[in-house]
Amino acid sequence: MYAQLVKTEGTKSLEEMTAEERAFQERIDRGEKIEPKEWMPEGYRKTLIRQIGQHAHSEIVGQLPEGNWITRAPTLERKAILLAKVQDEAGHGLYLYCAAETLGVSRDELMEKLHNGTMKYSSIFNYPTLNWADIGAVGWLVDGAAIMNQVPLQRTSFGPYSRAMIRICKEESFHQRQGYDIMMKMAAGTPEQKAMAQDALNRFWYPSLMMFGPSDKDSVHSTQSMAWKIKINTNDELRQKFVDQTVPQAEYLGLTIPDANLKWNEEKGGYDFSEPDWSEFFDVIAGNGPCNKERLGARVKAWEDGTWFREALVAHAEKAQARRMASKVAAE
Ligand code: BYC
Repeated sequence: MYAQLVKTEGTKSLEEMTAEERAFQERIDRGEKIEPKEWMPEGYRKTLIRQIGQHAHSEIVGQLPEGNWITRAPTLERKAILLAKVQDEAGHGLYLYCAAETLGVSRDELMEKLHNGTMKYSSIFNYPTLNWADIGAVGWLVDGAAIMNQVPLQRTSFGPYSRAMIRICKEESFHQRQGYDIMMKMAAGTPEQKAMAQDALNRFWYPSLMMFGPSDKDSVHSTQSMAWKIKINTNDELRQKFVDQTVPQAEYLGLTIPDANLKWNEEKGGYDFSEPDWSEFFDVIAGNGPCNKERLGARVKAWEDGTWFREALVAHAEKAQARRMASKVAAE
């Protein structure tokens, strides 16, 4: 089984809904935002916790493949830029954990589920970054795919998620441009540098297409999530938009998308392209990708290494509270 059994109310018709559910659906249909303290169906709350939590985990785990290159960036300027980008990802994770917490789940619970493998993070971060051109490809393609997915999420129906997305998207555009800038330098460099850029594109192309999730026929959550405007587009719609946007960017770089079937289709006004290898995708999200163990191991170690610090903060807060209580009693 590759998807969580989040029990939703199903995609009921308005007639099948209770009065409360109908009023909720009508608010969604009118484009109103839902705020944390308002009534919501349990399935809506759980679906949001799943999606926002997994999104937050992706931002945090997503620091690892790039963090790996901060000490090896080719210039001081590239190092400063990459450092800032990786810090931004930490910030995105934090806004998103806060948004999830407004739904009544604690950050500790979300962490535990990440660490015990019951919550996912984006498949893309289970691929290795082997050289500097990969950092260009990650910024260009991975952040490019992320923006394609996240721009519509600015209009998602849950207020805190939608507001977090507005800020995140601004930062993601800078990330995508820094990646494309690296690719421009490499593609216009020596034949060896251009070959590295091509190789990075070859390895990251299909994993980037997988970021949008399984094809619509295999997407178990899309129908209900779209009815609730938790998702605005289907996985295939966004994947198509990403391909259409990225092909001209590859042409400008003088690089070749590794797909012999890539062809402009005048009738649909978009490119025809090969699907990724879906068996590889399902294998990666089941925990068997090239770097799953390393990524999760790094997160679990960071969590364990931080135990003393979290405990010290709690002990300090308890002592400060006891001191405040003692001085209050003394003053009475
Ligand atoms: N990887 O019914 P479906 C970033 C799972 S971070 C892993 O279509 P849904 C960045 C899916 O969770 C970008 N799992 O699901 C950070 C579900 O399993 P569960 C992260 C995937 O939720 C640092 C099952 O497959 N972006 O940009 O309707 C540096 C069935 O799929 C994936 C977000 O998280 C995947 N690729 O649609 C640089 C965006 N795809 O949960 C960059 C928010 C599917 O039942 N999330 N699965 O166990 C979404 O928009 C949606 O959750 C998805 C999937 C489109 C990803």
